[in-house]
Amino acid sequence: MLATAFDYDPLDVESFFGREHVVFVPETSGTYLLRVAGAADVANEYAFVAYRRDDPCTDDAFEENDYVPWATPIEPGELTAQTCFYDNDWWAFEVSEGQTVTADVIFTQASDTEDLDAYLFAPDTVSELDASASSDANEAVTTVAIETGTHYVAVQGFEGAENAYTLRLTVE
Ligand SMILES: [Ca+2]
Ligand SMILES: [Ca+2]
Ligand SMILES: [Ca+2]
Repeated sequence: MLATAFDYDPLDVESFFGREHVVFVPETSGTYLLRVAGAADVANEYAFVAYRRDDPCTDDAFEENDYVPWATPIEPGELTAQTCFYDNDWWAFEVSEGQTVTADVIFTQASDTEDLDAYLFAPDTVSELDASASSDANEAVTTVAIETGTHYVAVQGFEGAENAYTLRLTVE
């Protein structure tokens, strides 16, 4: 299944595990059409959600890292990044068994629309080792690794929240 915004070069198109996503900035006001098409002789049901945002978000240069296979590789240290509307950031880093890993997500939150949360995942990419999902800043996840391998941190905007943040990764 393929979603296109007719006659527009989309800013962003993603296709992943049954999810299609298209973002575009219209040049003029008016009514726009979205076409959803299947391949030849293919029929399927789908759910459709459209959002209109008045103030486009400027994402960071680490994109695309919205899903774990596209996680951005990082080393211990600090970087600054940005979440945009329903656009999560995944980060990947190496950890040895017995090391303590801590990821601090530092940001300024004035409202729910800036609420970021953080999740730490094991090398299998699905076992959640820690979660930090408070309703105010900041968030931090930590664990003592029980295996050597690539670990992952996901930074997620709560219900599509957008915000800039500093990710500080410590492995020791
Ligand atoms: Ca981002
Ligand atoms: Ca992202
Ligand atoms: Ca939070």
